[in-house]
Amino acid sequence: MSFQQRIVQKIETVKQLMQKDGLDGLIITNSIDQFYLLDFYFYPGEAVLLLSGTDLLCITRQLYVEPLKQRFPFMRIDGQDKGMNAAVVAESARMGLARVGFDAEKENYMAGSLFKTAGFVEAAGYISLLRQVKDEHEVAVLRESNRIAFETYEYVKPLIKEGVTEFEVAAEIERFMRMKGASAPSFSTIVAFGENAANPHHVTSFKKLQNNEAVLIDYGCIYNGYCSDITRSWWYGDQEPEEYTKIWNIVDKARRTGIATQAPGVSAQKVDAAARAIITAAGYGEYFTHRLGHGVGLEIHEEPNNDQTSQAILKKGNVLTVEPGIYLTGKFGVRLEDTTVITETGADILTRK
Ligand SMILES: [Mn+2]
Repeated sequence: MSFQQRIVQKIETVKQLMQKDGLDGLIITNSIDQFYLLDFYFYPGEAVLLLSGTDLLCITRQLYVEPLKQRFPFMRIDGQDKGMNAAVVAESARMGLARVGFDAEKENYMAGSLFKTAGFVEAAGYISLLRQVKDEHEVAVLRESNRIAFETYEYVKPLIKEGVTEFEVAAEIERFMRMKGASAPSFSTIVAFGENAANPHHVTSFKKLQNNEAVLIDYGCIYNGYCSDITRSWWYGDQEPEEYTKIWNIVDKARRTGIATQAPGVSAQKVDAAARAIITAAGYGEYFTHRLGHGVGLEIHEEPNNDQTSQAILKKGNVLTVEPGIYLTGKFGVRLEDTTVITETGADILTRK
């Protein structure tokens, strides 16, 4: 399917959802939702889209007008350098749109108030919903994004030696991903040595690796808009404590169990429970202090989540992480994370070659 065809198809799908709810207009202000729809990245707050039954209007800064004209011949483009929200309110009145929806979860208070005052209605998060199920094109991009992350692990592991700082390793990871075509890291790269690995969200520091310490790296990249996420943990040195080996194996078993439990029709809650049961049965339940995993796509954290309170039933095309961990404060920690895609029959690991 061509670029144009994919975009037209997505727009049609959103229109169908609007129709069901009796909306004749929909405002899209969130830059990630805009990217989903158009495969075009506006910086946050630099564009407002108004989708109606008959056309697609883009109110945006002047600087985007020329590039947009060439790429989207079917879109009406209005260059404005101020008051885009007020402009969209005026335009929907001019067009005579009776029922215009906006995604209340994506608006700040000021914009939401303006839209409410204009008589717009809070609509379901149509694009959030669509974004949960990745199509073939999106899965292919996510596969490449995660393949780069995995290749980066293979590249960087031999460079992690005594004396290197966490910052140096983080820089090397990010540099390598950039060389492979990533636009940015998908979040701030975590490199943790020694007891820093016992903090699930350790902030990378100047700590130097010593012989016989734990190593944990957690990072990912943004490739063609889509995020990857991977965590690897290992022991540096030849005197690996028995307890480290033990918890590494428990976490690995939990990871494999979580991935094997994932399938269409299975609740995300059950996936979390299955992996957590392994860690609890081994006596480390209280040291696994976070959810099993989260959805990944255009954002590093999005629905659906593999967690204990999730209401989600997994569907083919969901992309989620499975990342159990055990954290022993003052000693070390282990987390092993793969990003996976739900297939027809189960789940596929994306963080691989
Ligand atoms: Mn993650």
